Amino acid sequence: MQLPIYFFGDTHFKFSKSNQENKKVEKFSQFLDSISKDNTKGSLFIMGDFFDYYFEYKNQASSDYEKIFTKIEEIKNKGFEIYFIAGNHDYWIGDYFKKHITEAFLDDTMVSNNSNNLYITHGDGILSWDQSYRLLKKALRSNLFIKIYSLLPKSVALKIANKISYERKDSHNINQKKLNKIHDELDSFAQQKINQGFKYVIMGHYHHSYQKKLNNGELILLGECNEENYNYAVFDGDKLEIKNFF
Ligand SMILES: [Mn+2]
Repeated sequence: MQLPIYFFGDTHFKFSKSNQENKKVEKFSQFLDSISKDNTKGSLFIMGDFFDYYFEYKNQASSDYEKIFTKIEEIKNKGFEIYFIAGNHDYWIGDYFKKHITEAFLDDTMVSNNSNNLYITHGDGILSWDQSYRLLKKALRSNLFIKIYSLLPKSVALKIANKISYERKDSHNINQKKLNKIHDELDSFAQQKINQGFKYVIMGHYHHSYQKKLNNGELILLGECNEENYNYAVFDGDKLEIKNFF
C-alpha cells in the first residue's frame, strides 16, 4: 500500500439530492484536492459508511453517486490507490464500485509497514451488547439475502432498508455515562489487538473523535466527515497523526 495513507470515513453520502448533500460532495472534493495537492502518490483508505445506503443491481449502472465516483477516478488518475472497508451502511458493494477502487474489504483488515502494524475496522459489532446486531450483520451480508433483496422492486427494497437501518444505527447522541462504557469496551478490544502485535487500532462508526494511548499502542476513533469538517488520520509508515480539514 502506497504511503502516506489517509484514513477517513462516515461521510454517509445519500443519493437524494439536497443542499446539504451538494455541500458534502463539494467538501469531499476539496478534501481530496488538498491531500493530493503536494502528493502524487499515496493511498486513500475509506473507513466505511462512505454511503448512507448502497445497493447495486445487476446489469444496471449505478449512477446515483456519479459526482463522487468521478472525483475518486480523478485522484486515482493522479497516482493514488483507493481502499475501502465496508461499514454497517454500505456492505452491499458490487462490481461497479469495486471497479473504481484498488481493493475493497468486507471484514476487518490490517496494514503493515516495517514493524508497524495497523488494525483496521469500521467499528460496528464490537460492543458486548451488540450480540443481536452481530447475528443480523451475518444474515444481511449473506449471498442468499442479497439475491432475494435484489429481486424486490426498488421501492419495496428501500422500505426494508429503512426499517433495518434502525437496527444498524450508529451511536450518535449518547450520554457521557454510555460513552464511557463504549470507550471502556473499545479500549479493551484495542488492547487485545495491541497485545497481538498491532501498534494502532483505527476505526470510525462512532461519529466522534477519540484517542487513547494504551500499553504499547494506541486506539483511534475517527469522527464523521461532513460538509464542515473532515476528521482524518495520516500514516507516514512510522507514525499516525490525527488531523482536521475545515
Ligand atoms: Mn457505521
